[in-house]
Amino acid sequence: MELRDICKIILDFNKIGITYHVSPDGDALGSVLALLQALRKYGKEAYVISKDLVADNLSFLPYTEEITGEITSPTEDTGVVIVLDCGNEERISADLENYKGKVINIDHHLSNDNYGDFNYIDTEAAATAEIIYLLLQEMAVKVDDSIGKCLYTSLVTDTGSFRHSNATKRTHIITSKLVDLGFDHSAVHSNLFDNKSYAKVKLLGAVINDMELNLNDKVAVMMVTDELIKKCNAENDDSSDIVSTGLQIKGVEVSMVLKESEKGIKVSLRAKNDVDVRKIAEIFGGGGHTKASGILIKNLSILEARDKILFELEKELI
Ligand SMILES: [Mn+2]
Repeated sequence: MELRDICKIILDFNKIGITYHVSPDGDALGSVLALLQALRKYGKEAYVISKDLVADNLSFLPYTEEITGEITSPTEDTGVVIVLDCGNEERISADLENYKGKVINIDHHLSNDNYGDFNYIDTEAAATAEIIYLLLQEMAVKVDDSIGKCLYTSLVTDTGSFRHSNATKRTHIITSKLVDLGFDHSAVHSNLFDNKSYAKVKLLGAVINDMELNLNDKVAVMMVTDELIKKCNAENDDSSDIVSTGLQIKGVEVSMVLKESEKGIKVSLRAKNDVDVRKIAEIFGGGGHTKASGILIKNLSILEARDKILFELEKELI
């Protein structure tokens, strides 16, 4: 299915719900807020469905005040729900059980399982926002400053500030067009990254302090335990961004962060060169990209989860 077909389908509806994956990151949120604004410019009755609240470091984005956690399922007369940046149905931040309308799935994850009535998956896109930018071109919506800031935030988030290999020529061309709109792009970086609490930085320090290297020093392992969070007086928020620290070490090929949570052990995996961490994630029911993936492991302790993943990684590193 071409993007122009997706565009036509969307514009057939008047009331449109937009949602993303649970624990929305910068790409998920930026993409949703950009599309929200574009659809409203088109005169559509668009709104965000979200079981999640907005993370502190993303609350600078326009229209985040509309995401209150109160609209968790499609409201009456919604014709279509657009799900952005979400690889599988279980991870959608909306209750769709009783919803009878259409679902459009727009994403860039290789592991996407095409759960929509209409699916548009472009795995070449560095971020879902890259697809949204192209969709807005199809819609002939003028990308303004405010939309641009959202899309830029998405691109920064999913490319590791343009340093990952997923940032292609197309990504950079789109970025240059966004920067040209005039919003303060440097401030986006500050909002995203220079916004941590003292307690969180102390927690990151403690986690790094306990970091271990495994499999001939090729795999960095970090563990965020409830005990450590308590000791540092940190909030139990997302600390997966620390995973990149492991890759900073010379000779390390894979970095892994394991975190205790109510639902199970959350695992973030990052690869430097050739190891396909998506493959590893899929063994445990997770997913993502070849160089960045995630898993939720239930019914295992943090150490058991670590050992199981290392066992699978060992086969890949030979
Ligand atoms: Mn993404």
